[in-house]
Amino acid sequence: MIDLYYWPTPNGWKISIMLEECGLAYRMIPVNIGEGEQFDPDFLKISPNNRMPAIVDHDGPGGAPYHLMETGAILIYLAEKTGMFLPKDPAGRYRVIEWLMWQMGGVGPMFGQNGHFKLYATEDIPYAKKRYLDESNRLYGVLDRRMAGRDYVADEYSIADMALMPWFMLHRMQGIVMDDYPNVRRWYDLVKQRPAVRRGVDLGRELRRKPEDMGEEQKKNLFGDKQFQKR
Ligand SMILES: N[C@@H](CCC(=O)N[C@@H](CS)C(=O)NCC(=O)O)C(=O)O
Repeated sequence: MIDLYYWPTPNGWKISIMLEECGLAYRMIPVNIGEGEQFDPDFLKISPNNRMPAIVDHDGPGGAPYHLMETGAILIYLAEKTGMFLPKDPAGRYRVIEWLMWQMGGVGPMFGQNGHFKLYATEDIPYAKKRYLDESNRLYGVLDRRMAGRDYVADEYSIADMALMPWFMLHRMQGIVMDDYPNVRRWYDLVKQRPAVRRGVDLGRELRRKPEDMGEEQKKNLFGDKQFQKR
């Protein structure tokens, strides 16, 4: 059994999708990041960076419980545990890891900042808005060129697609015109219709809040003093 510490956001969906794709038994433990539950000392023991998602695998290496944070690490761990969605041959394997790292180091942080300055920032900063929107569009262009003539980011459907797809779901909110990137659109529509992807994205749907419904206390927890207290 795997405990999934989770809130319905793109980073959370990466792991709910993978767990659904693999058919692993798991239970979802909500971490309400707007209410500050990510700072709970017990949660910090398994996720010291105060970010979700995180997992505890009660049947980890050597049969002992094992905790893990960071979605890239979790996806590789689950792929190796199940032997699914990460090829074993080195050429195929590192192609998947290459695009997974591109998601972790580029798409996630840049789309995240784009959303922050567009939807959540407490002051209007046109330079930051433009910088991250431009950078997000550049990354859409990189993926569009990669996807020309192919169905998946690597040779087969893999953890790289699962890491990327949730971030592209927010294209409208992020001010991106996906139809300007027809290869991205085709890939996105293909991955989105997978039953396990739908189930993964539906997990905890009722908990999700719109940016405009976020109150001052929630903003403080996510972007304000609460983040930067010495712990
Ligand atoms: N690099 C991390 C990013 C995770 C992340 O940013 N999670 C956000 C929600 S999408 C979070 O937990 N935020 C809580 C906070 O900022 O305190 C990963 O891939 O796991």
